Amino acid sequence: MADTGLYLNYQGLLMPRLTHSEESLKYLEKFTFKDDDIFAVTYPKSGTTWMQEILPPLLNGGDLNAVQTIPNWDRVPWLEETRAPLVLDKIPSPRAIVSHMPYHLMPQTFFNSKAKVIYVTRNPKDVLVSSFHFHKMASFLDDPGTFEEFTDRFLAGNVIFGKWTDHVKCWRNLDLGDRILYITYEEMLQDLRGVLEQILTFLGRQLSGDALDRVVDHCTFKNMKTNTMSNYSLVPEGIMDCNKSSFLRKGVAGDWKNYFSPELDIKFTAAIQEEMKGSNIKFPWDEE
Ligand code: PPS
Repeated sequence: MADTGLYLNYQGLLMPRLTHSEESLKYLEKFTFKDDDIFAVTYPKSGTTWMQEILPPLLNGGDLNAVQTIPNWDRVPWLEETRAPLVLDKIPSPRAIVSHMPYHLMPQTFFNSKAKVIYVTRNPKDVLVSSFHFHKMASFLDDPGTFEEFTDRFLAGNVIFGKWTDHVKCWRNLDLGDRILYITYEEMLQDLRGVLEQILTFLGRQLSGDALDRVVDHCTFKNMKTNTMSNYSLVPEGIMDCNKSSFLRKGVAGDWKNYFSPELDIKFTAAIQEEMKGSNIKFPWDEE
């Protein structure tokens, strides 16, 4: 990738300079986790914004006030981003936090805490398509080139937060035991209510049937797309240009089929399979 100055390199990982700084990464390194923190981890474009919508009402009895009045980046901040030092210490507990960080770069207090982790995975082919469009609309990311060129970069890990396969593997087979829950974007699409029930059980919380119905309805793609606190319409057009592509773009599984030629599909599948070999991690989309 050409050095456009758009990225900073932190421990070998590229991150957008607009949203990450030496200061914010120092804050991450020294961050003190609390035992009741809920930490949602994703590779970019795998369901982060969705978790920022889901977690607050699940943690506060189904109250939708926070998701209707506070922008997603301040309501459930990214641990590594520049907003974190400004808002994280002021958020009442239990705090929900998101992150794209790999396991080995977590701060020491994470390992000593009982903070629970929800790791969301999405079919890498749809992650790639989503990321391709995101690079076109976000001025803080470089031009993705053609879809084929961007695919090569993605497979080489020459993109923000590195290789998809490294990210997925590093958050598996850990000593975290019942501190970590694995869910997929595709499961959320198929049965959002069921996944929210799973998350509630994992967090040891309950909601009435009616409250849960309201949260599920609020967190549908259609409703999130019109929520100005979550659809990034508050961000100036010079930073995110929704005329080029919406942030909440399609919200489906399988859009990759509109972009992959048969040859590209074979190449991509083989490359991912090779990297995942021996990991014993199986995903529903592996059978497709
Ligand atoms: S980021 O930049 O890493 O924070 O992006 P992230 O939020 O992880 O991923 C963005 C994609 O998630 C889709 N999304 C949803 N899909 C279905 N239902 C809901 N409620 C929802 N919320 C966000 C969003 O549309 C992006 O995917 P694409 O495929 O581009 O539409």
